[in-house]
Amino acid sequence: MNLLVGRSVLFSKELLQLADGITTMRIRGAAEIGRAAVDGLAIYARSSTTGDPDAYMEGFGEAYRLLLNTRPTAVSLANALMYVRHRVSRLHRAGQGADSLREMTVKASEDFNRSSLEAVKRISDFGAKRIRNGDLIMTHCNSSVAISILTEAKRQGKDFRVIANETRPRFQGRLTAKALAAAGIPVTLIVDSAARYFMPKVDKVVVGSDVVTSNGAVVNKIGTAQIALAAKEARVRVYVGAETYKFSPSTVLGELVEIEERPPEEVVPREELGGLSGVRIANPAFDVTPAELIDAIITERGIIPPQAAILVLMEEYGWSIGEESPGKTVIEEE
Ligand code: RUB
Repeated sequence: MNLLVGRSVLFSKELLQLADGITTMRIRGAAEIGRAAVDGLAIYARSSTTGDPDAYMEGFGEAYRLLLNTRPTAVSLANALMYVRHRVSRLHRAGQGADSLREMTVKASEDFNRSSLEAVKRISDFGAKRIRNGDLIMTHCNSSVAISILTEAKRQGKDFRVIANETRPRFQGRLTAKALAAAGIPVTLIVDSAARYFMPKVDKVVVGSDVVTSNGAVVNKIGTAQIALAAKEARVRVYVGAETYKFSPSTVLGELVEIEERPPEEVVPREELGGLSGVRIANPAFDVTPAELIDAIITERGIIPPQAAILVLMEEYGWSIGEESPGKTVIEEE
């Protein structure tokens, strides 16, 4: 069944359900939303029947915006969508027909997802080497990359324990604790405010990332910066697992990463908000951990100091950001 959205374009129910899944955080975590977003473009391609390439591109643009607005501040989502759009737009400009554009949309989406999963696998191989028998490792939120590093270390027979911070207000730490326990890793769930209390006993902090900026700062779930600060104080190493598509090229151009502000009802249930009249509730979803609080970023290209983030961006996009370079994602004007 196709549904009418906006002025002109019919979207399938499947695409709208996927978009809703990201908005409502049924689908969440930077890696998963990036992969889901390009799946959304492939769903659009498969449901489109037009023979007119311009009409195809109009619908593509609407699907793109629908998906981009599901979590508008998520860099992985925007970068994933741009990866596909760049390849499809190039064919459109070269005068290709609607069938070729459809095929390229599906192919680029599959390519992105394959390389994203391969990146996680390589990061896990690199990261697992840093985990030693007897380690106590702290993690925060629910990062598929951090979990993958830990489960790979476990698969290699390493014997270690994990402290998972519960991650108020949405308690993604419970998901992490469940996943680690299911993998046979001894795990203790703590409240976020107990992180510093436990830090002197911790050997390493391993977290994921939503965005890496050109100066090596890491944007991740709110609370990460506080944990990194406590780790620094206790001389505990902080490792961040991040695929290179989470590095933000627009930060080279001076753009700041916008932090998602989420509803107050996530902090205080709606029915209790009345009892707090006159109180403003702030609910930022992410915070920024500066490079000096991070020991290393584990990417699929290797383990790098955070200060090398600019080199990753230069290699990925070239110096001439804003211009096309073959085979690479480019930053295009919206
Ligand atoms: C999830 C979160 C994760 C990163 C990395 O936040 O902050 O640590 O997205 O995850 P939310 P991954 O629950 O608000 O999406 O390693 O899976 O990309």
